[in-house]
Formats: sequence, structure tokens, C-alpha cells
Amino acid sequence: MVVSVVSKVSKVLVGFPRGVGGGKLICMSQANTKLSRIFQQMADVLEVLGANRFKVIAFQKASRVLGELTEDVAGMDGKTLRAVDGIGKGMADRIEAFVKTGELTEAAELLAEVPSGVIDMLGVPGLGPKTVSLLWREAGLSDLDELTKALDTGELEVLPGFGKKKIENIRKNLAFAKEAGKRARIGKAMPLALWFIDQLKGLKQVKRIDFAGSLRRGKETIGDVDLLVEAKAEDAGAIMEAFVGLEPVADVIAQGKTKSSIRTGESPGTSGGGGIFGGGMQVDLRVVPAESYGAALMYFTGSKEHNVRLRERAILMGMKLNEWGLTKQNSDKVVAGESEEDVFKALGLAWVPPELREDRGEVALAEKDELPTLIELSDIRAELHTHTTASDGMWTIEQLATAAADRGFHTVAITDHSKGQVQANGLSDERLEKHIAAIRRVAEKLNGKIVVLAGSEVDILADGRLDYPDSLLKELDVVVASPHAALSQEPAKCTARFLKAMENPYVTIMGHPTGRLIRRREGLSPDMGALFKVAAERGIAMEINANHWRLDLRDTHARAAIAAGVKLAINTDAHGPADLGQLQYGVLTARRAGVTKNDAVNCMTKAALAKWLKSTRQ
Ligand code: DGT
Ligand code: CA
Ligand code: CA
Ligand code: ZN
Repeated sequence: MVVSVVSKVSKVLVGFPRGVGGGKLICMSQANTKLSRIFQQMADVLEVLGANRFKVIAFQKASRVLGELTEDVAGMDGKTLRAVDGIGKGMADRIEAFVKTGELTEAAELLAEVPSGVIDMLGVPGLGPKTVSLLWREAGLSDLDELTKALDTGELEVLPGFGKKKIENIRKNLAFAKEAGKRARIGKAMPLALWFIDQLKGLKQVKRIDFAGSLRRGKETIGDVDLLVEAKAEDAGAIMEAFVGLEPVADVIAQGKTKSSIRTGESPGTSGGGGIFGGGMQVDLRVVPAESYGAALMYFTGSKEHNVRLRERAILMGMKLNEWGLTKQNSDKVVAGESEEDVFKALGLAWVPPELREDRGEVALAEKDELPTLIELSDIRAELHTHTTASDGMWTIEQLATAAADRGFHTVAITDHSKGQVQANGLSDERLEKHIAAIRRVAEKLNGKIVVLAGSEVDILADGRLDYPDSLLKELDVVVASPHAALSQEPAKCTARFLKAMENPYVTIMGHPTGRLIRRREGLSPDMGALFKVAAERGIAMEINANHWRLDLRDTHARAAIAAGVKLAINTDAHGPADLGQLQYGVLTARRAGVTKNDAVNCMTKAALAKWLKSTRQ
């Protein structure tokens, strides 16, 4: 059986290297992911119950560690478990109990103390555990619907700290969370889709299998996952049976002859941070015969708008196009259908990469054979935004640099947080001096293997000043200037803030420029055109932060940036070994923007990158 993977990027994704730094797209162990989720839920509940802070942190930490752990806890004994950084005796005992019995009574009991609707409230931006606890225990609200109603009755104004402004903020955030909650982040949907593909591709009836829909187009959020299988018509039933019988399937929405839809319960393969609004994901599976596979893949990849454009074109050419194939209008004679390439060719078009299929001019370009050669994951050779244990990362300078070298990178920059980021253990001026020296030592040691640069992710303060003096910034090879606070500033104010920051002669990259968190926080809306103009003049790169919570710049911004002649920096912002794997999402976002390898500084040769870094700091 062949797994056909049409998009070049997806090919890289499926064959993604394992090992350190490569991360795992699919966590091999169900126990790891389940426990990671349970511990996170326990931490949430403990917070609402007002438990001891350290206890909460212990659960949060264990959750994160399990989410990143590459070994299966099911195969580890108590001693090995306790040796894992971030897992103490108590957690090791809990893990062992769970592995042995498949459940954790303590978790069930704890979760029963708080209604699940109360936990949902924690997913609303701005509602911390203290507020949620008040809403539940003082105001007697037990879910989001009750909260929505209470916001309008005025009954909350009697609660301590609940002024008009706070209530208005909650109302706004609640509306945002509800809207955002309907779609999943790509970082959740992708591992899930690959997990299903992995399960199904082994069936003898399955000839080819691919994901289609918005996931194949690389969108930042995914409504549902669309899977397409090539099989003989008589085999479709058996495939449907296997599909709806898979372990994470919680509900079967529809089961038909050639199409089924399910909703997942637990999300296999997603590591931690599943999100309170994450809920179940819908997965649609369709089975088509070989002669229609290409046409069906095109149809179900979409977008709808792109499909409409192609159908119109087919009609003008005396043909008709649907999911079964491209046929002559009068005779039903099949012109093409087996592969996407065949269908595009018969329409007089070059094959269009899925990420561009949004009806943004790609059909006209395909007609002239002028589509851009999109950037690929393997074009990226440098990582310029990372964190170590010096601030809030989970690995040392050397571990990080070695992982980057193993990935085939020629350069990595260490950019820990600046002093304003107290909760992220940001570095004081003195600590940064020492950290630079430590980075230089590792650079020396790894000389010949990888270039290790000293950098900082320096906060852009609310007024546009940077969080370190120029005398210190001067010492650094890379300065990523990012907003972390004052993230609800008015657009005009934040445009001025960024423009001021960009006047600083040492800034090399503007990091995650809006500060948004997908489905969590809207972030800033500066005048991007104004920023791009200055960035192009100054030679400052604008970041596409590849973390699937951020994807910031987003696709539309990145498209405008390259049109304005701005260089992009596609960075993972890695805090630990699993994070370098996030790069795929940054690359998909870049591809949606029409980015080529010439647009991203991370694709430069070692020498060219060094030269660019020097040139940004006159
Ligand atoms: P999503 O799931 O909301 O993230 O977005 P998509 O694009 O995956 O949309 P979905 O799952 O509803 O449908 C998958 C593809 O199937 C879609 O991109 C285009 C195609 N499709 C679905 N319904 C229609 C339709 O009514 N007309 C046309 N032309 N195409 C459709
Ligand atoms: Ca879909
Ligand atoms: Ca669908
Ligand atoms: Zn960062």
C-alpha cells in the first residue's frame, strides 16, 4: 500500500525525523497524552479550589513534562520515572497507578468537586482561577451560559472587584472565546489527522490515504478534518467499520457506504495544552475509486472559492468538473481524474500547491505558469528565536544547540527573555552579561558543528523603549524585539510603540508582532503597512512565529510583508525539545503567503546570514 502525499510539505511532515529536537508529531504513547491532560485538568481544578500554589505548579509541570516526554511512561518503573526532571515521588506514584489500572481515582474525585462548566470558564481570556472561583462560589454560576445571562442582569456588580469595565471586558472576551472555540488550532488537528492516517493506512483495503480540506491548505485553525481514501467500492464498508471503531471515536455522527463522520473524545497525539474549548474534533472520511482520486482530492481540499473558479473554467472549456472527475460536457467522456496533476493539466493549468488554493489569484498565475516556488521545511537552515533554562525554557544552551545541529541547521541563536518578563525568569542586565559569556563558551565547544549566536528576546515596553540599554544590546548578535505586555493597546498607540522600537539600531527581528494567541487572545493591531515600510528600509526581519498558538505574523500579514520587500524570519520560539517540530506550522503559514526561500533569512547560507545580521546593526 502506498501513502500518497501530494503536497511537498506534507511529505516532509510525514517523514519527520524523530529524535531530539525533531520532536514527535505523534506521541507514541496514549498513557503519556492522557496523563498529561489529566494532570492539567487537576491543576485547573486545584486552582479554582484555591489549593496551595506549589501543588498547582507541580501538576502543571508534570503535565508539560509528560506532553514532551519521548519515552512511553507505560514502560518505565518508579525509579526511572522519578529520575525524569519535573516528576517527583508523588507524580511517579500517580503515573504508576494509572499505567497499572488505566485510571486515577484521585483525579476523578477531584474533578467531581467542580462542575465541568466552571472549568470551561477558565478558557475565557481574562478569567483567572480567582475570578472563576468567585463566579462559581459567590455568584453560583456553573457554566458559560449562566455566565452569559448573569452579565446582562447586573447581578455580578455586587461581587468584589466587579466594576462596569471588568464586566464589559468579560462580555467581550466571552464572545471572542465562543467564536474562536468552534475551530481547532492546526497544532491540534495535524497530529490528530496523522494519527488517524497511521491507523488506517495499514488496512489491506486502503490503497491511498491523504488529509484534505483546510488542514491540507495549512490554515491556522481547522473546522473539521477531512480524510480521503482510495479503495475499491466493495471494500468501502470494511474501511468504514474500522474507522468508526477506532479508540478515540466518541460519537459516530453518520456512517454511510462511502462517507462517515465521527467526533473524537480524547485527542490522541496532541501533547498537552489541548485547550478547554478544544472539545472533540470532527473527522470526515470518504472512500473513492482510483479513477476519481485526484478529482476528489481537489474537490475536498477546496477551498470552496477555488473550486468554484476551477468549475467555471471547466465549463468555459466545454467540460464539467466535480469530485468524480473532469468530463466532456455532452458525452460524459472522462478527461482526467486519477491524479490532481492530470486534472490541472487538462484545465490548462500548472499544479497549484494546496496552501495557495484560496482564490487569491492563484488560478491566473497557474495559467501563465508563474506560481511562486514555495518555501519548504527543508529550506530552513537556521533558528533565531529560542529559550533555555536561563529564562523559561526546559533545556540548556548546549542541549538546544546540539538539537538544532542534529536537525541540520548551520546556525542557532539563543534568545532568552529580558528582565521585564519576571514570571518567565527574564534576565537582569548582570545575568545577561554572564549568559552571553556562557553562550560564547558553548559556541566555542560546538565550533565546526553549528554556529551558536548570543541573542535576547527583548521586551518592547509599552512606550516603545527596549528592556535593555543599548550598551548591552550592542554585545548581542541577534536582538528579537517582541511585545509581551500592554497587548490591548489602541492601534495608533501600538504603531507608534513599534516604530519607536524599530529606531533602535540593534534590533534584528520583530518577534511575534501582534502578540495574539489563537483562540485565546486577540492581540495588537498595529498599522502593518507602516511597520513594513520601516522594516524594509532598515533591513529588519519580521517574524513568523511558528508556534501553533501564535502563527504571528499570520498568513495575510506575511503576504503583505513580502510584497513590501520585507525579509521574514520563521522561528519556532522553542522552549524545549518538542518545540523545534513547530517549524512545520510556520512553513505552512509562509506557503499560504506565497513565501519563497529567498524571502526568509532562515534559508540563507551561513555566510549570508552572518552578513545580514551585521548589516542590520549599523
Ligand atoms: P474547515 O473544515 O471549516 O476548516 O474548512 P474546509 O475547507 O476543510 O471545509 P469543509 O470541511 O466544509 O469541506 C472540505 C472541502 O470540501 C472544502 O474546502 C471544499 C469542498 N466542499 C465542501 N462543501 C462544498 C460545497 O458546497 N461546494 C463546493 N464547491 N465545495 C465544497
Ligand atoms: Ca474540513
Ligand atoms: Ca468536512
Ligand atoms: Zn520567545
